[in-house]
Amino acid sequence: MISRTSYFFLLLFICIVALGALPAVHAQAQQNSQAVRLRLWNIHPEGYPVTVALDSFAAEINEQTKGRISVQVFSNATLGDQPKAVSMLKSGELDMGEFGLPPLTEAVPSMKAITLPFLFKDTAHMFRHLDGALGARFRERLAAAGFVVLGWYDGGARSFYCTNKQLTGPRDFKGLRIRVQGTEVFKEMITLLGATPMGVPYKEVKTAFDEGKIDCAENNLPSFVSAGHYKSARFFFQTEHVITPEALVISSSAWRKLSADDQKLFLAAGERSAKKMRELWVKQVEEAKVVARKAGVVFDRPIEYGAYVARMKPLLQKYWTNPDTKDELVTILAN
Ligand code: GTR
Repeated sequence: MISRTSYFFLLLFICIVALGALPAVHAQAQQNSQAVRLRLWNIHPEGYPVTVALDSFAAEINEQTKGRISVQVFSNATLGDQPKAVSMLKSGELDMGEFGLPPLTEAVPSMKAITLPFLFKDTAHMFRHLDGALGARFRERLAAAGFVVLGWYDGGARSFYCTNKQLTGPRDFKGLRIRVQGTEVFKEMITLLGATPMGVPYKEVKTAFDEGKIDCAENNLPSFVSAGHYKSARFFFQTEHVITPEALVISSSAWRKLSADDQKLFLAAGERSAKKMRELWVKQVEEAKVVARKAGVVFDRPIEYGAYVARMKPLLQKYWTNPDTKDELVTILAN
């Protein structure tokens, strides 16, 4: 039983403690109100090279700024698919994202040049350009369109895979329903192969296979495995028809809110995360192949590429004569 006096002293004690804690609470509130929280969208699951690199980017920013800026990574498309993420980035609901080329080429049409089939010899050829003058030109144009690039990631070499059709040559594509990313270049490429392009969101491709809505799709090996496509599509045809980059970007409006020093920090951390991602990617491609082979996926390669390139002629000519893409193509083909 507490006496009135002890009760009084207890109350007094509580008040003193609470008053003493006030400045700390206030300081905390002030700190929180100044803290910048950035939301980063990612389509890939845990463990995927992109996800690992983004997590290390976020950790570096949080650590270097001692929590003054925190980057929260939302992986596995939990905030929605790629088009939704782009509109959220524009409206300010989202600050950052790791995007494949479709939304970027929409914003900067000259970038369509680098999505053309059979353009880059290999990944080294692609990064030589993206890490050089061409990449700098794209960065400038993307920034003007609302996307500040912090690092070029590897989007891999894309190949075709089908459920019931073992592809061996260009004629085999006739009549197939092939899922592609919804860009003009990709759709035209499929049509020129005599197939029908199907615009299915990435996260719905596996179901589309299982429900018989598509016959084939095309993607890189790590996505083929991580998205579970290899469980439905047993025939993998290694055309490597498009070698593509991706990008870690921050919206221009979020970028402008950062101090010059923080911008430097973001660029350096972005570059480091891209380097990490590219290294992890090489390993992941090999590992994905092992997983797919073990699961019974059959791998084939085209015997020669001339017949494919010949089919792509109208597409290549179109962009070759387009003033938006001509300079980019000249630069790439000359080097
Ligand atoms: C993945 C890529 C994604 C997305 C996806 C797709 O390889 O990383 O950004 O473009 O392919 O095919 O939609």
